[in-house]
Amino acid sequence: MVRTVSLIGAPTDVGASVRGAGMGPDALRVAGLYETLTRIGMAVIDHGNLAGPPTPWAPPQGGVRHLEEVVAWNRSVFDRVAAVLAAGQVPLLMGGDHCLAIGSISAVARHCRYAKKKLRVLWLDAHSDVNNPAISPSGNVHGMPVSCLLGQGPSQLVGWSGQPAALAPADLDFIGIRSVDADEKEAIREIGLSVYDMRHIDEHGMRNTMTEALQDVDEDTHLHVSFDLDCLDPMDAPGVGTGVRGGPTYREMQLCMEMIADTGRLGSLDVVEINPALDVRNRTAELAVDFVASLFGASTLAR
Ligand code: NNH
Ligand code: MN
Ligand code: MN
Ligand code: MN
Repeated sequence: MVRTVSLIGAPTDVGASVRGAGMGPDALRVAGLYETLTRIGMAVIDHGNLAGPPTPWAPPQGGVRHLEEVVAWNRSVFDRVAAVLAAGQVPLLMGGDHCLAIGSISAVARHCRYAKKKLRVLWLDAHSDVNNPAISPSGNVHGMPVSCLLGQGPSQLVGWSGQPAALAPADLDFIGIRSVDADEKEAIREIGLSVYDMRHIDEHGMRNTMTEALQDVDEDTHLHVSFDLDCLDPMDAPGVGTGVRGGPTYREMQLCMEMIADTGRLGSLDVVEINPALDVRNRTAELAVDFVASLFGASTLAR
């Protein structure tokens, strides 16, 4: 059965500190996301872009910047992702910054509860995004989505899945992490989160890392990938607002995507944090398209 992928654009940088991630959806279109997915045999629908408020560029209030606008954007994302899942399609959220994963994954979590699926989330990122208003050094919500999904963010952003928390700590694995703020480290330890950081990937290799991360994925699993392009090395992916050197290589990331594809359980995807204003000839969006193709099963010898 041909699966239908629904592209959903959320053109906003409301949760970020650096302007420009709002241009991400069009950068992905220009890089040929629709055409590439079609070529590898998917049915694809581009829903165009969601609408939402402009980014005010105001200072944080109570430890959070732009809370009202973040809520509005995530509402739109939640509703559209929920509708796409209800139609039996695979939602591909084109960000936008990573705060949008709150709406996206909350909708996925609710869907999984009704569909009686086990939700597993792979968070591919240089950062762990588990800040909260009390500890965030920036107040930017793109550094807090994991906390919100675990039920520990600002109350307006928690509980959307219909449960106090969209995710339990064991539902989540981080891949590629190499930048964690001081208090965030504490939070990771307290919550007991599974972090495959760059040290782990260096020592064990991507193959062993992904074998371990995917070991309990079975036929009842819905796999969600939240792909922050700053997971990659800024040498390969310069178009991101908060790049951190020392990411996985191109080949390592390809293997990561191919191993996820091999499970056959990919059910939804976020592609976030591409910042065309900082990119070089749309290289980062093109790289993202490359990896997304691998996630959906394009491999060297695949037909
Ligand atoms: N940890 C920093 C913060 O909370 C940076 C977060 N930036 C990201 N996260 N791009 O993925 O502000
Ligand atoms: Mn992120
Ligand atoms: Mn990041
Ligand atoms: Mn786990």
